[in-house]
Amino acid sequence: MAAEPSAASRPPADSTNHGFRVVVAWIALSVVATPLVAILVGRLFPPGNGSAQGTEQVLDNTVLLSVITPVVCLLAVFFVYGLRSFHAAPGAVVDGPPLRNDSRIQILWIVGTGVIVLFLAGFGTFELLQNGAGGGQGPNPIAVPGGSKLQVQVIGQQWQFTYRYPSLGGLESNQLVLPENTDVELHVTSLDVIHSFWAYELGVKADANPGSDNVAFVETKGPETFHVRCAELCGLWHGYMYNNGRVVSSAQFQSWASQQKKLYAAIAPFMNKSPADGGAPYSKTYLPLPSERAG
Ligand SMILES: [Cu+2]
Repeated sequence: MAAEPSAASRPPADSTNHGFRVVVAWIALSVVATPLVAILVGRLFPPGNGSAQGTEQVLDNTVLLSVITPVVCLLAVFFVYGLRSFHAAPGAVVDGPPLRNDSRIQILWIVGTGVIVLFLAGFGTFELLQNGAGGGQGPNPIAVPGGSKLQVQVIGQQWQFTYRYPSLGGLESNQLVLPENTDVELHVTSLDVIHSFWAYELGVKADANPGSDNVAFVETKGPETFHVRCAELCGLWHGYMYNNGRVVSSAQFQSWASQQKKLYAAIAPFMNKSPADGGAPYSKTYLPLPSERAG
């Protein structure tokens, strides 16, 4: 048990209101730092403004950053203030006064963190319900955007993605082409192992699992080229699973669709379409054939 410090070595009674000073410095720093950080750093957040969901993700990250900044400011102020005002005198080997508890700080801490967490949960739920999510919500999404949507099935397999357009007669393509300013409903699945469909600039990232129909939503904006990658290590040529997709004008989309339909009609009879042939007929989900499982 440590011996009580003698009266001579005990620090002198301090009448300075340290708490008030820390709070004033914290508020001053937070008022300056929070808008600066939100404006300067917020615009750098991924994935950018390539879709309504991408813009929402940037907003969500900016709100998170704005909430976190005052917390970091408090830690920084307290750290600097503590180092400056509470350090031991040179040469003195004295324990600081024991701090057992402080009910005011405990209550403030619990209320403060509780308010932050509840606010973020409420804000996140509100945002999710606005436009749905670019992240997969499973086969029965909770948040479904209203209005008509273009359905596209995304099928992962070792080692490429195939896109099926049910509204274009089940057209299949290895290119993801979407019309601008359109709500798109992506049904992400896999023929073999677990992949992850990641259309970066669109703010879409959804697991592609065999036997599962993973639904994700995206509302496109203007014409752009976006990157598509597999984001789940899926075998030897996982790194080969990248491609570019395009958002194009409605006229260009129609022209692309009719061109692809002609191409598809020419090759469809030669494509394996039965599981017995190693192919897969249209289905919402697939299970890997035992003979074709990863290995
Ligand atoms: Cu992969």
